[in-house]
Amino acid sequence: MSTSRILTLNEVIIQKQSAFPYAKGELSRLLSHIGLAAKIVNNKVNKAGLETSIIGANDLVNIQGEAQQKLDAYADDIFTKALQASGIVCGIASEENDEIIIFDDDLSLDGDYVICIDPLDGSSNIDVNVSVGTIFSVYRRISPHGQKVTNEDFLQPGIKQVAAGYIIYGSSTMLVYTTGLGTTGFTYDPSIGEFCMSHYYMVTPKSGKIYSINEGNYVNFPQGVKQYIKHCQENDADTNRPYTSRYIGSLVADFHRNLLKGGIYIYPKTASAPNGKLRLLYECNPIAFLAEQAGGLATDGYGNRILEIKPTDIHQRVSFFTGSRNMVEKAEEFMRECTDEKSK
Ligand code: P6P
Repeated sequence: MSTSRILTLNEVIIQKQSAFPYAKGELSRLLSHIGLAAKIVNNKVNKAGLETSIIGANDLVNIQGEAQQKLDAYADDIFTKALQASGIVCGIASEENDEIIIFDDDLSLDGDYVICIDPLDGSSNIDVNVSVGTIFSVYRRISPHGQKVTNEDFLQPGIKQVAAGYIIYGSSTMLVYTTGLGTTGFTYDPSIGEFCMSHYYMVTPKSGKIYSINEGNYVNFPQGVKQYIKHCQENDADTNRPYTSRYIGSLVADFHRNLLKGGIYIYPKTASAPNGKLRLLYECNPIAFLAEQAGGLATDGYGNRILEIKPTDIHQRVSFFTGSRNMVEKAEEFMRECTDEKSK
């Protein structure tokens, strides 16, 4: 019987906040509000199969050109309300909204932080009971306090994030976050309604045997990606066991599994996604921050560290290679070789 005391999300945030450079308790409050919204969304997602009124699409199409799921809109509403209620967030860039959301009440106008969020990533999987997730990224505003935020507040490179995280609504619901002091995981205990610390300091294996990519796009992959997949499928010298292909179609679920077991997730440029499919601000940057804090890597496949890319649009897409350090480096090696050959 474990004698270690259960530590809740709020307790750990407060414990760690003293080490946080802007330790005014605001970030703790912000993460607590995110935790509250996560509990509310979790409750709805877990009942999706029972409440036919909330599954399926709502006849709207978001800026991505994707059918908006009813739960997408619900999650977007819940997180927006929770973040505005915190009184320390002055605006949001959300996958579900074409433009930034400006909080113009007096309290929020003086807020220190802006949030980039994908309220419910992988939501097309909800109706088939596959894990989905919320991904968030926190920056300090750069516009003057007391004024409305502008796009520039959100177009900061990922290295400027002060916090990032995801909630995975799966067989159990977890919240994983970082403030730059390592990656920490909390598992939701519905019997007490709290996120309880379950992974104090997550370190991803330097290498692994799992590669996650939608091979349905194979014919349009860059040659370097095709070579890397071939490398994974050939027998491995020391174990004579090829790698395992695991692709759920839900970034948070694929990333979370690879973070724990070791692996690589790749969404490269394809014919239908010439710049890549994943969005820099609210998918790639937060995941990249978490990956690096856990000892992993995140690049665009062309030698560019995701966190150093300067965004030009709030819905900008990039190609995305992330996970175990040795695997991302190997994939980059194949990409370089094939690009070099092409440039000869
Ligand atoms: P595809 C979900 O829409 C998402 O943004 C990620 O969560 C997921 O990894 C990817 O897109 C799936 O895209 O083209 O393979 O269906």
